[in-house]
Amino acid sequence: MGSTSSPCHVAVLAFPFGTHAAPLYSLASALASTVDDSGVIFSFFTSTRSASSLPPVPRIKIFSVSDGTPPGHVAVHEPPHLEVGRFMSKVPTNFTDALDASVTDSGGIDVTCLISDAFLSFGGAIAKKLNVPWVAVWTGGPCSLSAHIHTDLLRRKNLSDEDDLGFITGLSGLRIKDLPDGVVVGDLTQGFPKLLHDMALALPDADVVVSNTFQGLDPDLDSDFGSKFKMYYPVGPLSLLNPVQAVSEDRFGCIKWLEQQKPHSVVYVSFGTVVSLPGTELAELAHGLVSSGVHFIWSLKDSFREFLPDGFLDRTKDQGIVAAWVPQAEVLAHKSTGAFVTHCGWNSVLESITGGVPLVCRPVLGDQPVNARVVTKVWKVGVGFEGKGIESGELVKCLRKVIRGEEGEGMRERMRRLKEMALGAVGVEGNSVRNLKAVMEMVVGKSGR
Ligand code: U2F
Repeated sequence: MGSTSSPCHVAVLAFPFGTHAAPLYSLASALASTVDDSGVIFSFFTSTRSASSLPPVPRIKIFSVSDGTPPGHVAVHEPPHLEVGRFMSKVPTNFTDALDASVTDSGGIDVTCLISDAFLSFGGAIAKKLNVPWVAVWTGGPCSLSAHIHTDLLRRKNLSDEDDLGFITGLSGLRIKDLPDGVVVGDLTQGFPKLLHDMALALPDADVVVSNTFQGLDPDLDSDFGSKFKMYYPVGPLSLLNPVQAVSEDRFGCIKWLEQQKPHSVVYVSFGTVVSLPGTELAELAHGLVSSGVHFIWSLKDSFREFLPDGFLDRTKDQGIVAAWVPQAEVLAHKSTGAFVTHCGWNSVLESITGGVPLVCRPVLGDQPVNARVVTKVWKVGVGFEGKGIESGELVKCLRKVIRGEEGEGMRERMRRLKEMALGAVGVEGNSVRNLKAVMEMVVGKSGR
């Protein structure tokens, strides 16, 4: 992009929990890398805690917003809704104050475009007040976004748990009981259901809706969103589009250990950054791993080690690694990794696709049951547990199926096709790359440059 006269100030508002800020920061970094114009600056707004894991990127300045945590507060095993509630009690003032500070800091360059996590739908009102375009970014999967924007329709119908959602474009194969809380149940006047419903009402007014997926993964939804939003651009997988990657720590030597294992023989286990499984289930998982004999890498926070059966770590010294943090994307991309036991957070699903690894799904909350259903029944690249939780005998069967069985070979083949599509999207002339350029032109163009 060439040099232009009036400076551009792109403000990016992050939802500072779970893995929301990271993909948004990847988007900002990818956008910043498309500009060769020193007249464009990016201000990125998130909490101090979430900012600590973001690497420095040229042209992006990070500003801290309060997440409402009282000084000295130490949260161990705190349910996610408590910290989100504290943060939501501070919005939008925490962001508007920080936006003012960024304008002063830039020497008076007014904000010319506002990009926000779609969860922060008040971003639309701020953008309107500033008379600048609003770009809303959905960091989850397309099916859960569709469920949210159909909340009112779904509530009007009298549906039961097992009913199929085939009457909504692109949701065939999903059932009512897979839907996130807040869609068919939950009080739309408060908490998370309100946040998501406000988002559903606001998104059609966004100038652009961007999402962390790639064209063709859910083709019916590509066209449905194209007709529902003013502009819709899938630009994922964002982690692959981002030219500046955080250095992944490998304190436990996972990659070196994987080098010594046979192709697709290892199971990787992780439940992301938000949810925690009950201790009894973690113990079942541990027993299942031992009985299966399958080599493993398990990402498990130190505070959960107390739930492991006595002697587990000693007994499995030669079978696997239990690590507080794992370079997950690299582990999933390694040829020795053959299965991923996961909660089905959207970033984990995307990383499994780009690694070509079938999933064993144990969803817990939010969009995870929808993602798990799509993985197992629509794309057919994974299996789930029959009951709600993990049971050791069932885990053994799942691992046998995915790692050693014929079924697993079929899943790997289908995964290979999805992986090729994902890599194609972020390659030269790929559709995510083209869409990213369109977003950038819109961001810069509409702001009068
Ligand atoms: C929330 O998701 P989570 O943060 O719980 O889970 P993911 O979306 O799967 O993202 C986890 C990320 O953390 C990384 C991993 C993913 O990028 O590579 N990671 C790692 O590098 N090493 C580790 O040892 C463990 C994790 C929410 F709970 C989900 O329901 C949503 O789908 C998601 C996106 O909106 O946000």
